[in-house]
Amino acid sequence: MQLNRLRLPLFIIASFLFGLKTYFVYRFMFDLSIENALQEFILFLNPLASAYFVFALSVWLKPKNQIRYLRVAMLLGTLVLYFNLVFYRNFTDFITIPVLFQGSNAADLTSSILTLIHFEDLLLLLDVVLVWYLSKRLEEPAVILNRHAKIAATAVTFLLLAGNVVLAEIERPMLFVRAFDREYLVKNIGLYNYHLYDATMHTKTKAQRVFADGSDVNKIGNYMREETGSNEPSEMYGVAEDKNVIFISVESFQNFLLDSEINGTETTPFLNDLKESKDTIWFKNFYHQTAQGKTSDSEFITENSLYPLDRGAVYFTHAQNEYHALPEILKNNGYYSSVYHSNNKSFWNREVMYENIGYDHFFGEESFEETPENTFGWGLEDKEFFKQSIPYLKEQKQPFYSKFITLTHHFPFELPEEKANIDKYNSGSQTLNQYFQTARYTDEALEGFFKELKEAGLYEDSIIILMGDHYGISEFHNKAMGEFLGKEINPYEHMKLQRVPFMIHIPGYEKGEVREEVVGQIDVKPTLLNLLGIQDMRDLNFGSDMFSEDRKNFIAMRDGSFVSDEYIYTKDICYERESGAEIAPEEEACQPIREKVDKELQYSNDIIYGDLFRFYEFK
Ligand code: GP9
Ligand code: MN
Repeated sequence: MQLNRLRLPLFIIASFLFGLKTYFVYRFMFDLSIENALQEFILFLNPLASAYFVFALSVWLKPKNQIRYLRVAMLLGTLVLYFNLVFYRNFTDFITIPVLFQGSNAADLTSSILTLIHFEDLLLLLDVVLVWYLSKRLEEPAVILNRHAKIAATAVTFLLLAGNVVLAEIERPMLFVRAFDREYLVKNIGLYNYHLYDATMHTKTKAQRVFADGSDVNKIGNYMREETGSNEPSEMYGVAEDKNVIFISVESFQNFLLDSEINGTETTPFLNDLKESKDTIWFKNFYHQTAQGKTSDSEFITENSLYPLDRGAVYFTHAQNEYHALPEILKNNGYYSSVYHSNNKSFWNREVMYENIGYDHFFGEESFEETPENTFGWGLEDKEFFKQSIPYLKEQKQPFYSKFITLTHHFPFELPEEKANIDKYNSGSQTLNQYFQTARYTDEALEGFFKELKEAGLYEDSIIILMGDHYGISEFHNKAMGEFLGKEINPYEHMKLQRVPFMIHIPGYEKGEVREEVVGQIDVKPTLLNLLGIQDMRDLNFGSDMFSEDRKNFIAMRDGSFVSDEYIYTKDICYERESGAEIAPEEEACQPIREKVDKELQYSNDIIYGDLFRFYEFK
């Protein structure tokens, strides 16, 4: 057999092929930013090191088992790579262990999943097939080594891995300590080692509740009160006292939709008017701050004024914790509270979390009538959803706090042709092209809802808050997005795209305005409580009342990026917020806020992982 003239052992061929494949996937299928030659080299080295680590272990097995081991390991490794790729195409993120346990969500994702699987993905099996073939055709696919040679083969593993880690530390000091960003981890130690790291973190955080120190909560509480000034009454204190609160979480809605046009047609005519209305206060620099928990993170942040978790969705991982959330506080102040969302109650583990944070009722899928005409994609269409909610809403005891979560404008943004009242955009991204059609649909649904609220006599006694839950167009579509906006989407522009609508509509208010402050989801709870004239000096929030003079002046993202009045910091670059000009690292302009951001994110994790609120007396 001439196949292998060099007589390379199969495990070495497998390491090489698998490592190379992983490198190609990193380079051409994921969208990892590579800034210099060292990064490029690390990216090339780490998959080889990991592959060698796994495959070289085979030398310790009996020859027959070696071959089996290699085949199975290759296949498993490929699956890990592939699942991450599919996940990445949707979320621009990597899988964490908590995300895996959100399995119940996966079933609902089927329609989205199909758009994430591509034909050329089959190429990922090439090396698996080749190794399989070689294992059958080579004369001696297995190796028989003496003890010294086995130790030597294994030692190479440690050399490779150590080399990888040293280079990674040079490239990115404190990588493991600061590991906010999964992309950095994957780029530097590789996808497979990243999963090992994630598993270690998982075990560690599980232990954290058991060993939590109750006195930490006072230290953190002092920090929060000092930094946020959130418990002081602002100029808007009590403006909406005793009013009903209708909170609408608008799925995947980003600010760039507002005032946009497709072929001369406005995408969001209703919202364009609403934001300029004399009864509306529109915060045009409002940022979503969600992470892996998407909509559930947005719910968590806005109702608790805590940060979401760095891994997984807190709705799944810590639904049993002690919280001090909006529904509970409002209940203690005479409010009835409910959620309207036409999806499985178990999606994002909502039924468990809602009960825990004090909701009186959850109108889930079974409260709505779905027919083939009014249901597509993710479920009941928004127009029907609002219409069918009105009778329930009318029955509720007042004052109430009711949250509505829309669904139609959800990835992959599909809409039956006859329901579309605006053209598709025309770019290389089908996702972005369709995004405008479902946005227009939801805009019409919102308009209808306002009308129905008026007809039902509910409008006058309510304030209506409208908020986008998170982005709909991920970084994956940067090229098409850049075409649409007419500028290249660099990290600075990407951060600015994380702005979502936030409007407070107070019927009869008449002093509506457009506000410029940099604010975010973390500020919603203290702001709303202030508007309603509900105050608790002992409350704990990471956000501030948006109207307060001494509000905190930055918005932290879960990966350690931030936006402040003056700066935008992301991907290790400090930009001037207004101009987008890069500021030289030596100037350390972003440094003071970076330190606060790191501290807050850590504190927030401590509260959640340690379940620290169980040690604290709220009012
Ligand atoms: C599901 C809906 C969408 O119930 O809230 O969730 P998302 O995928 O946006 O997190
Ligand atoms: Mn969502």
